[in-house]
Amino acid sequence: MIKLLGVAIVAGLFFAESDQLAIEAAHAKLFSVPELLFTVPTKPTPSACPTNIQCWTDWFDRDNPSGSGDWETLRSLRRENPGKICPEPRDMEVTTLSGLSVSAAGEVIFRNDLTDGFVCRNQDQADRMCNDYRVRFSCPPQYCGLQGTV
Ligand SMILES: [Ca+2]
Ligand SMILES: [Ca+2]
Repeated sequence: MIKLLGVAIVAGLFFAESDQLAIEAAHAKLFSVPELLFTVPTKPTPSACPTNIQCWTDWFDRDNPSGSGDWETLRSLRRENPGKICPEPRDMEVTTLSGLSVSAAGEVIFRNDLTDGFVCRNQDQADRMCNDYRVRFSCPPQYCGLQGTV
């Protein structure tokens, strides 16, 4: 009788313990699944930034036309604004400081491309100096200025 009781107690303890384990396992399952769901989206590293998204940098105006012309070359702009212009700009926009487009300003332009940047030489104009121009570039978001939304 005492022996049976002992077995019963041991069995009872065993079942109680395995119940407890089962409950803990169930809890672990309940709480771990939503946790997994929430932790899946990880922060993208800077190098993983999508390069298909482009926006405009700040405007750059490094020169005045009072010398030989208005020289907004990419080489000089990069040198004077380190890290502000992406290695491979998708596009370049040029306006006069008053906001006129290059064609509206109607001047003979020496350079206007993504390799050299922009140059207006006074010697190419018939009867005047060049306007003062500014340029900006289409780059990935980390290069974009405050007014850079396209
Ligand atoms: Ca200027
Ligand atoms: Ca300028």
